[in-house]
Amino acid sequence: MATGTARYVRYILITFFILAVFYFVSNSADVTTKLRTPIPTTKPPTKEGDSSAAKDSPNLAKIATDYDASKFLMAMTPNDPGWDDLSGIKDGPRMNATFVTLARNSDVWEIAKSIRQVEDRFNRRYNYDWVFLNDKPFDDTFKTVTSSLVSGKTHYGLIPEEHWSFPEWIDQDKAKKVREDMKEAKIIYGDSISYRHMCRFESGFFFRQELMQNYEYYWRVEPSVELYCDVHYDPFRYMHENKKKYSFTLSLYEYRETIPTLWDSTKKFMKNHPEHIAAGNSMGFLSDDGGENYNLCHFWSNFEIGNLNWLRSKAYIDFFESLDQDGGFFYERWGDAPVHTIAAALMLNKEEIHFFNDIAYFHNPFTHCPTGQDVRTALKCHCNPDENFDWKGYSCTSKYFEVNNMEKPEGWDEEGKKD
Ligand SMILES: Nc1nc2c(ncn2[C@@H]2O[C@H](COP(=O)(O)OP(=O)(O)OP(=O)(O)O)[C@@H](O)[C@H]2O)c(=O)[nH]1
Ligand SMILES: [Mg+2]
Repeated sequence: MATGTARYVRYILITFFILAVFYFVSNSADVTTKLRTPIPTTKPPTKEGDSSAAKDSPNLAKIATDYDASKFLMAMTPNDPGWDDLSGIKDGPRMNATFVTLARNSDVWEIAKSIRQVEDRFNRRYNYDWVFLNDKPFDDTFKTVTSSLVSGKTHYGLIPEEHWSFPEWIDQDKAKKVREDMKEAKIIYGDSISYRHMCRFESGFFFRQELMQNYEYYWRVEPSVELYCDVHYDPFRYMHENKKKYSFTLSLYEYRETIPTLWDSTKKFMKNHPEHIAAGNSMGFLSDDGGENYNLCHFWSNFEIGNLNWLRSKAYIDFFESLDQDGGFFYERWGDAPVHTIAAALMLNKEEIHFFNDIAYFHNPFTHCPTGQDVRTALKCHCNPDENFDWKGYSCTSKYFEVNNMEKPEGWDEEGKKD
């Protein structure tokens, strides 16, 4: 009997032991599975012009212009509901928009810094795409590094030769002589051929690249730029809902020696195409004598958020082609900044141009640090307000405010005037 009881006890213990082992094994397998977080793969695309879904970005099939804006309120000030909601992917509509960067392979580490700031301050919550353009094929390093940093999809485009070369009507000897003279005169980039192709490309072709045809809005980002404050709302959506076509953060005076005849060409265009000049234009921003002379004011185009359909319009293309025929991209050194600015100021209504005070920006050597301590605190800015260029003598932003009868942001007269 005693032996029988001992056998039963043994059976029960063995059963418990087997159950315990089974329980332990099955649970530890579960723990292992739970700890195995999927790591997104980042494969660069193989062909130039291909698109790469850098990682499984969330489904943003919400691109819609027919959304009900009142259902997705945009927090524009710290008092608006949702202002502090900076975590996770933002709910709500997305515009048909992309970042765009023209760059060389050698710019990879400088553009990496710019991307990282744009992502940290804004795009990690919105996951907009990024288009990279180059006159030479992008290499694998460039593609791998950039696509690992961008939260949206990345696309890499090779610029067709006709958009990055001398038009056949350009007299090569004359153009060469100009470069030699400008070198002698120590004009910045005065002897560079590639800089001239770059300026002509940014003036007339970036928005017509095949990859750009898919989008309506763009945000231009250059290597080595900085974003100093959080961007709480979607600037693309702001542009769309407020019917803005062009925007800027910094403005200044152009070097006169780089554009001696740009205004003559502009006046010729205005005479030939009065139909393209907007009734409510911003001539006062460009000229202090009613249009006779150009005062050299321009929006600094290394930062731009704009509407691509406007750049692709007949008005803008007529303007670019007229300038291109005159040859100043090569016989002088016309920059895309004065070209975009003159076009926007003459062919858009004043209300269609926007100054983003709340997007803090740096491109060597100028800083736009938002005016107003409250704004800077609310946006967690890390720029020094003394370095804000807006109200200094060489900036045209005061003129922009005057032309638009706008009140300057509170604090403008105490801040940023120190040199
Ligand atoms: N693919 C390509 N991109 C270029 C070339 N030259 C300039 N870029 C790009 O065009 C943009 C403007 O060129 P930058 O050299 O920054 O000109 P900048 O802003 O007037 O002058 P910096 O003070 O040097 O920044 C940048 O995004 C450059 O990466 C070129 O020859 N090929
Ligand atoms: Mg630059």
